[in-house]
Amino acid sequence: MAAVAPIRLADYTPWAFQLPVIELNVDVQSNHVVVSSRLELTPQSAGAPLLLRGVDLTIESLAIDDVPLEPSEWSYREGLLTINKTPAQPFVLATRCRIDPYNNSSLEGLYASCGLLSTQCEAEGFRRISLHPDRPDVLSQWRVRIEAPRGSCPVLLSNGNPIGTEAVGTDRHAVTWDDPFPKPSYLFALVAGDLREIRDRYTTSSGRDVALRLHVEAGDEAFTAHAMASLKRSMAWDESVYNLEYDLDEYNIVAVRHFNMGAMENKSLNIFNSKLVLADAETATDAELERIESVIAHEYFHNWSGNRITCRDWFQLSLKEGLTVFRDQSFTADLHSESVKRIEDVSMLRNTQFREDAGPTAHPVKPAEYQAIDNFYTTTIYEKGAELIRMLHTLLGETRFMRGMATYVSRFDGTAATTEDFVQAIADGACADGQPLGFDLAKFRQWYHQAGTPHLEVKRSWDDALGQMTVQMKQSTSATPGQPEKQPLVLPLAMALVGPEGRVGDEALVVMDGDTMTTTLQGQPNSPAPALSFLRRFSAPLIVQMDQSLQENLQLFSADDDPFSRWDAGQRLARQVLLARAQGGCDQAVEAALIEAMQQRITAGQATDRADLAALLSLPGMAELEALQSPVDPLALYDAMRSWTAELGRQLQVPLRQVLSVVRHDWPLAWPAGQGGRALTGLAWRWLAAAGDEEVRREALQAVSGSSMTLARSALRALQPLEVEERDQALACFYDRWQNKPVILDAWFALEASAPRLNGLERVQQLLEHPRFDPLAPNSLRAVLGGFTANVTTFHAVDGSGYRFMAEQVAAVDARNPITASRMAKVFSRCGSYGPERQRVMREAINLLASYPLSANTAEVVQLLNP
Ligand code: B3K
Ligand code: ZN
Repeated sequence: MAAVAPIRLADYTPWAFQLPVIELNVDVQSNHVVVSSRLELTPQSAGAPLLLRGVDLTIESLAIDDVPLEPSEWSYREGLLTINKTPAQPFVLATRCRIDPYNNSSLEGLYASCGLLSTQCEAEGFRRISLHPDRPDVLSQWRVRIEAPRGSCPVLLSNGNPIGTEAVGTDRHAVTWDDPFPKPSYLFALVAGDLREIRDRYTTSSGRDVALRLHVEAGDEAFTAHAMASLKRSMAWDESVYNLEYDLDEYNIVAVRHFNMGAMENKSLNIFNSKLVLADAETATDAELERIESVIAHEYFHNWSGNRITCRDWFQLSLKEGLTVFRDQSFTADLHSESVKRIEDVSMLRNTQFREDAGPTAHPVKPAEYQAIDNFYTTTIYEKGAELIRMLHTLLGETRFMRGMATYVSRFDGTAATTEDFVQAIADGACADGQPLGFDLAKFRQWYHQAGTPHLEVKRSWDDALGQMTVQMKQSTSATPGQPEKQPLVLPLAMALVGPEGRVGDEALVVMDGDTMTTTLQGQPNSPAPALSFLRRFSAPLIVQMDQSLQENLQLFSADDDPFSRWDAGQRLARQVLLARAQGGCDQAVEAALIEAMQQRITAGQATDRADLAALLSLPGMAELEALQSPVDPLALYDAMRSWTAELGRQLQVPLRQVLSVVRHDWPLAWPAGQGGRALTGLAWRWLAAAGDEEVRREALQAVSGSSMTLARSALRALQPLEVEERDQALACFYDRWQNKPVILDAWFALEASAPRLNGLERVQQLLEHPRFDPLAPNSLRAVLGGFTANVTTFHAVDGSGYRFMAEQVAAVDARNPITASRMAKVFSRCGSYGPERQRVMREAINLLASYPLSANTAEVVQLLNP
């Protein structure tokens, strides 16, 4: 594998030119596209050569101020166009290049997907469309003319407002778009194809009338109401919470089948993976509906956090992504349940980001270097980045934080900023009230630069006479690749005392910024020691190490007034149970006590919120358990999970059946109503089915052909781990019903690929050759190969056959689509945590992968796995 020179943050220099205006003409032909550009350039220093990026372009002509350039005046090598001599005064460079979107399987730049031409330019895809500096700090006003055959491409879209349409000859037409807001090339978008439009309107708080246009394939129109309603809710929320309004006359969303990720926030022309647009209660689960709502919101919120204020360079990626995730999390919390959302987000953080932070691909929220920027669209940049913003919010409180946000927006609107700019603006805005900041800003900034999850060791003692708890804390962060030494970080720690009847005294927010700290909490004198409710709402992204007794955890589980901490106490007990089972033992006292506590919550919980109860009872994820086991034994953990699920079903049979009889009334309610009841149904089905309950198996099988996708998929999830007839009937029934809907059929592919079967690997091979499997669709690849890697018994087969198979598949995908492949390669990042034999066979698979000619993206990941 060729080593690629890393790009370093320390090497940042502004571009040597300004590019205030770009005109683009895109001429769509049946077997190629010709892109002509007119770049208005202003040199910033005399004599600098003009360097432009271009990948897979055939340059047809170049001219400066209308004078064609001779071949001797330029060179084009390894993706770089160099023009050594340029005028000292502002000038116009005209370029004309030919590209082939019809054979572009990378899904970057301009590509064809099911007859539709669409773009994906973030991070560095524009260089596959036209010659350009293609860096986020070069902002221009764009005018784009698209010309195409009227028959195959009746719809022609780009950013901004349409300013003209023309007929060209008899069978072609052209549309010109103008975007008044300066933007970098990664926010450019273009769509040309035959799409159906669904239109709506939104009036902003200042009275701007915005046309909302959703574009989908013919036949999909009926599945767009949820996306449209979500967009309107997002627009209203950003106005009322952040005082940020939409700024153009139209907002377009296009659904595309082949897409490398979820969606893209191109200015006024969002392009979405069709699975994140097309949905209703019959075709999508409650969780998918909520996710669609949140991704629509996320892309919409980028209009300010990302587009109006963009990133100076890609090291600042979390400036827009962390902030926008924080904003979409707050949106979902406001619209639905704050506590359930927090629990879901923390669970996801622990199972994905903590794992990344503890492995070979660990990197800071603001990395210092990279080889392929596409590899850095990670859960660290996104979710840990959002946690940093959340800590600022916690430290400052809503009013001061929002004043900081307003300062950030007014200071940097229309520019490309850095995370330092952001943090400083938040601090300056917060302190406009004349009060001190309240924490050490320089130390807080360290969060951006330091990889790894901090560990916090907590010890406490109770003074009976004074009624005081003394809490001693010590923070440390383990070394991560390239960062042996770590600094202490600023930690906002929300804590309180909890007695058998609930919270005693107020919650305290303790700010720690040294290696150690001691604090005291006031409780009731002469009473038994209360439990310590620590890191309430998960006020900082940490791993807490504290010896808590069974009694304390039970007290928190049943009496804590913070729903997150209640859940967290239950999670600690469940992890204890599962780890003991995975070691071949059984922690009987903990099991019995936890089951009794759960029983009480189920019985009491019927009167309270059902979504809260379903979240409270949820089981920890595999990744969390793996983090606590050394060496990791995935098969033992999987067996522990199965046996505990069955035990829960047996022990809680009576209350679970009672739950089922009550929550049945929630089944037909339209989302978001009824979702708590449906979540409890899924949980009860899973546990009871695992315990061998035949009636539940029959009920679940029926739900697969019912009118609620949530129930159908819950049923499949309950039946899928069981080697029973109903499982195969249910899967076949689901397939028959949805075989013509690719978005939905992917769920079937994933379930089939992850079902434990004796011939698991063979089944996965069949799926990859299935006539409905689309090897060019990242969704389908993720369904089958992602499902396969979640198939513990097959993927982790002791002979290494699963690992080898995956290595071959990643190499095959890499030849077509490096972005998707390099993500998949990260499945091997746990290698170092297994026992010697498993490590050996996994390392062989990594070496097998490394033996293929890999893309720069996948090569970088493999290099990190194999240092
Ligand atoms: N900004 C895009 C992600 C682009 C990924 C490029 N490989 C979606 C989002 O975060 O909103
Ligand atoms: Zn984003």
